[in-house]
Amino acid sequence: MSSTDKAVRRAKFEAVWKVVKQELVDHIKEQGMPDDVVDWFERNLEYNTPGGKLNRGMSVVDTAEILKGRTLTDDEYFKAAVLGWGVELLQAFFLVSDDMMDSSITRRGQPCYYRVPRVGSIAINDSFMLEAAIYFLLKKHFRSESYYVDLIELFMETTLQTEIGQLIDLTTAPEDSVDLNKFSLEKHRLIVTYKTAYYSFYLPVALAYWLCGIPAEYTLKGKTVKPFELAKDVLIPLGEYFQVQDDFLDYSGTPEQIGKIGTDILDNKCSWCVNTALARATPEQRKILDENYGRKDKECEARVKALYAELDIAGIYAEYEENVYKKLTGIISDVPEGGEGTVKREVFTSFLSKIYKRQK
Ligand code: GPP
Ligand code: MG
Ligand code: MG
Ligand code: MG
Repeated sequence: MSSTDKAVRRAKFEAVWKVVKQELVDHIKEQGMPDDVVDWFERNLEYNTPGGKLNRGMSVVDTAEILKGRTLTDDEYFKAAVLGWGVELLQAFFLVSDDMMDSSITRRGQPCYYRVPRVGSIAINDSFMLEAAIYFLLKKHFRSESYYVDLIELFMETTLQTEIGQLIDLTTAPEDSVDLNKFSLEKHRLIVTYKTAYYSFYLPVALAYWLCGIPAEYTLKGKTVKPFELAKDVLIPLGEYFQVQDDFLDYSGTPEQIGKIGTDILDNKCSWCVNTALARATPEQRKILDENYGRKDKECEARVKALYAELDIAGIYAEYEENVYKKLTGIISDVPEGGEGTVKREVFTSFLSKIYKRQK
């Protein structure tokens, strides 16, 4: 896709944000809330929801288009985009609270929301309001659809999965006691599957399935196909790859490039980088990690980064990326394809091509 095509698609998706944001703001106004409260809610929505890459939200629209095999009607587009903004609101809810839990400094090239003057811990309530906005929009636009309850269930179940992932992420990284023996690549896989893969990859596709009426199962060439299971089989490993990229960029990316300042080493996180380093460290190098990882100290962080360079974590990452790309291409090529109303491989290849070798 050319960069102008991309810009046009993004602008069309953003136009729906204007509509749904106004619906949310009007809802508060209609209840006679004071102007400063209405303005606060609007700023919360605007500061935290639309400024990212929008990959997750736009994936709902893209997936619906691939499944339909044609351009969406205006009504279909609007509905897909509302669900897409639901995913972006969920992401906003997670990021506002994650940045508080991770003591992060910047996000999307601006101060983390809780660090904006006068916001502070009000950000906790604001994150809840971002979440509640999802269910307001679902009710407003999908209340009369047969799959309304399925959408609610999907958002709620995905939220719980993500919160479980966040819990393992946080309890594996206590602030006051560093014990690298608690880390492993298996533990890392568990964390990232739950904290990232379900909401970032499975959720947008499953939403598009409901919207397009993809059945729970169908028969193709004498075999039973379960589209939701199939989507998990592909998208969970793809989501794992995405979070490995996030972990690597936390170490290697510049703030200008990734829009945020990495905190994983300071925060004692069970990141792909430290697990990879642990697997290759000599006893001397292990000692450096034990003494400097998770120390909330810039010099300790620099020592860990120097060790990552010595161990060529960047080279190992490049190798990992080639291998995982091949593996995922293989999994996708095994997806059985049928006609109208069935799953298509392009749903998954479009995700893979969006994230392969990403730099931000
Ligand atoms: C990514 O972790 C995962 C999330 C943002 C989900 C948070 C879930 C909650 C229930 C709050 P991360 O901390 O590596 O992301 P980032 O690098 O963007 O801060
Ligand atoms: Mg974080
Ligand atoms: Mg986090
Ligand atoms: Mg991260």
